Amino acid sequence: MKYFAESELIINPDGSVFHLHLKPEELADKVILVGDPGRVETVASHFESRECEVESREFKTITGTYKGKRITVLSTGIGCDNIDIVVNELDALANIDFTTRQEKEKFHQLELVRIGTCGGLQPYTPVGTFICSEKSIGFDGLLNFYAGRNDVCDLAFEEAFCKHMEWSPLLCAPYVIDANAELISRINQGDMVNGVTIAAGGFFGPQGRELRVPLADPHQNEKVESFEYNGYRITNFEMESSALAGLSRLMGHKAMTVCMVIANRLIKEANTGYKNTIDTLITTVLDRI
Ligand code: R1P
Ligand code: URA
Repeated sequence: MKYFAESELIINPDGSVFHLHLKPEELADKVILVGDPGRVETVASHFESRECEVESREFKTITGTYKGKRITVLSTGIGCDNIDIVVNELDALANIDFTTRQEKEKFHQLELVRIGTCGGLQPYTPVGTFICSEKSIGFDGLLNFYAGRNDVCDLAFEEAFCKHMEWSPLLCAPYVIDANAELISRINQGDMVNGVTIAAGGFFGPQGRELRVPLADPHQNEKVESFEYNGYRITNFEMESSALAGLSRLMGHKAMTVCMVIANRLIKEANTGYKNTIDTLITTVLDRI
């Protein structure tokens, strides 16, 4: 059985995992991930009971029950680097024995649903639309560090995308990964849009936003919006869905992302007063997870 040394899997003196500060018994099988730590309380406000609340850096966690289902809600902060930490530590909590530091004999599968915000890229994704990331294109490069990346990614899609974008060798290779299809069909019951999401390694340049510093490719977003492959078009930009879908697939967990559009990049429109609309998305996911 594989043994994980103290430097590789860091466990705090209280028995909790290094960054999340969660203990194995505090994690539910159904996990909702949000970017904003403030959104954790919005999700947990719908719980009928709470068994634990833990906070460390940007990672705030509450485990409780919703309509009898045990659910953990956890904030990841912004970006795929945090997803690397969160998904690895969640998997360790579920699948490594913290006493012996060995992998457990029986695999324990988690269901991970990210509820986020995003920028819409098509005329049919106006502000307020809920988009499920059926496929994610990772601009972040994270999955390229893991073995098995080529076994789980859509290599033909990647090739077509790089060709269309005239992808610069200065950028890390984009990876294309599917969310869990069963989870998508359960969460999207016809009232959301299934789409292709670019998970960017930044909010400004990597998403084609130009403030004072010009972009390396001023035509990036026009190319993103016009890309089509096997009937798929790119619907939205956010920053975590590819790392979440990719790592979860390599580990054997079910994962997906659903985001509410808060800015439409085509018609240059944004809405920052979205608290009520995202609460509708939260209760919908809580009912269906
Ligand atoms: C950027 O504003 C953040 O918002 C989106 C992006 O993915 C990024 O994390 O998601 P969240 O609203 O979940 O944070
Ligand atoms: N989150 C993003 O990453 N991009 C947007 O445009 C809006 C929310």
